[in-house]
Amino acid sequence: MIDDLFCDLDSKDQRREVLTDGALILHGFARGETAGLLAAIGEVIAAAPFRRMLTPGRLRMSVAMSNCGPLGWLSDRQGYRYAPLDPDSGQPWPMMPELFAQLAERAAAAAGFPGFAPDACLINRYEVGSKLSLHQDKDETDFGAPIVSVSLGLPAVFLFGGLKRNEPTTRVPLVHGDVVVWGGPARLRYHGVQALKDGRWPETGNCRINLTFRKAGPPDGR
Ligand code: MD3
Ligand code: FE
Repeated sequence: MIDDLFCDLDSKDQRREVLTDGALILHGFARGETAGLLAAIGEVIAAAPFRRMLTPGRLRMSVAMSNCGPLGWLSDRQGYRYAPLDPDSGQPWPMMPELFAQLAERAAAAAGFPGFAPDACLINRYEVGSKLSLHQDKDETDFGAPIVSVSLGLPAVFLFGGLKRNEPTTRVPLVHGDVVVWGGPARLRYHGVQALKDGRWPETGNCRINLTFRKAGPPDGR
């Protein structure tokens, strides 16, 4: 009886929730890796500090970003793109930690996308009030690969829309340890993040950190 109760809690923590065709939440999938993930993020950020990038329209984003892996996502006056060098240091982005790549591969496989080999990991840091407006992720070359997202720290409300900007959106709460896999017909859906609410999450310094793993470059990596 007690065993059943604990089994129940366990299965709830590892709940799989289908958002729509191609989009799956793996609740709590990364929770057991918290310490390792935060330590690895700290190492990446020491080499490539968080920065608030400029949009092509010259507005400063409220979300602070960095990257690791062969390619990193950038925004500046010239536009959005992936590039192998950190423009702030002139150096390659830090290597993608083995733990990151393995977690992303395992999550993608659990969602039905075996063999996911990300070449870019965008690291987003949200402080109180930071938000991400509704957008599509379409700077990658291959939309056949999924995107894997890992949420750490303070909870956030994720907005999930359709294939056109004007379609209605659904609100999806994401908490520490949740992993979402977006592939197939969900890959080009509009999405965003509502302004982060104040809260206490000492492990992440009262912010939310989101990792998004992408296959950004060409399939052969050239
Ligand atoms: C749905 N990041 O970095 S991750 C982004 O929480 C971004 O920081 C958000 O959107 C964040 O571009 C959301 C979830 C996500 C990522 C990619 C998607 C949802 C997606 C691609 C297609 C549809
Ligand atoms: Fe996005």
